[in-house]
Amino acid sequence: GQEQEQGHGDLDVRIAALAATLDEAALTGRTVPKLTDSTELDVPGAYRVQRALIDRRVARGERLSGFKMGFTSRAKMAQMGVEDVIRGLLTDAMAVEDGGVLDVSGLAHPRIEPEIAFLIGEPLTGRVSPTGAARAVAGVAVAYEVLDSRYDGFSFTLPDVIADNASAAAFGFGDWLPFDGLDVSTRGMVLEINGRTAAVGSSAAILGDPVRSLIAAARLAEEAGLPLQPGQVVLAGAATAAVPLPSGAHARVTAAGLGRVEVTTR
Ligand code: OOG
Repeated sequence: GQEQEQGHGDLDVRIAALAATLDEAALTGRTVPKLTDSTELDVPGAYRVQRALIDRRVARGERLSGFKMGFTSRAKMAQMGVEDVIRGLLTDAMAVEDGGVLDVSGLAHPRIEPEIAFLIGEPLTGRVSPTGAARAVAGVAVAYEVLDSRYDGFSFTLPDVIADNASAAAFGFGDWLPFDGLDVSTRGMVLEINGRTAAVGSSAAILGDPVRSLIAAARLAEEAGLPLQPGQVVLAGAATAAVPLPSGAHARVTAAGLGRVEVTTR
C-alpha cells in the first residue's frame, strides 16, 4: 500500500523531470545527452515522458492536433532494430500554413521529410480494417514534417526518441483531397530544396501503403487513451530519408496526383 504509492510517486517525479529536460532543450535549442545514458527507460516509460512533455506544452496554451507516425519505413525499422511503428503527438503550435514561413533558428539540427497526411473526419480508435479507417478520414494531402532531435548528434535509442516526441518539430500540408476510394499507396514523391531535387521516393515506403500507418495510429490511439478526433491530423510517415533543412531555404514537396506543399525557412 503505502510503499507502492511512494514508489509511484517517485516514478511520476522522475518522469516529470525527464520531460522537463527535453522541454527545456526544445525551448532553448540546446541539445542534451540521450536520457538512456544516465537513466533506465523502457518503451512504456518513454511514452509517459512524451505525454508529460506534451502536457507542459498544453499547459502553455497549445492544443493537441493529431499524431505523427515514425519508423514507418522498413529501412528505418531495420536500422533501429524495431518491429513496430512509434507515435508522437502534434500540437497546433507545430503547424505551418501552406506557403508559410518557419523559423528554424531556434532548432538544433532540423531535417525535413516528405509525408502523406490524413485529416480525421470521425472519431478513430482501436482495431480497424482498411475500410473502417478510410471511413473516418475526411481528406488526404501531401505533407512534410520537420524533425529536430533534442539529443546530441541526433542520436538515440528507441525509448529516447519516443520520450523526445519522435523528434517532432513542425509540419505542414497541402490542400485536402477527398479520400473516397483514392489509392495513395504508390505516389511518386519529390522533395525540392531551393529548386533542386533533394530526395525522391514513393508513398509505398510508408508501410507499403500510408493507410496501414493510419490503422496503426488508431491502435496506438486506443493504447494511449487518446482517440483521434475530427479535425485532427495524422502524419503517416516519411517517403524518403530526412534531409537537413537550413535557414533561408525554400522547400517544396509534391506527390503525384496530390499536389504540393511549400515552406520557406528563416
Ligand atoms: C525519429 C522520428 C522518425 C520517421 O519518419 O520515421 C520519423 C527520427 O528519425 O528522428 O519520424
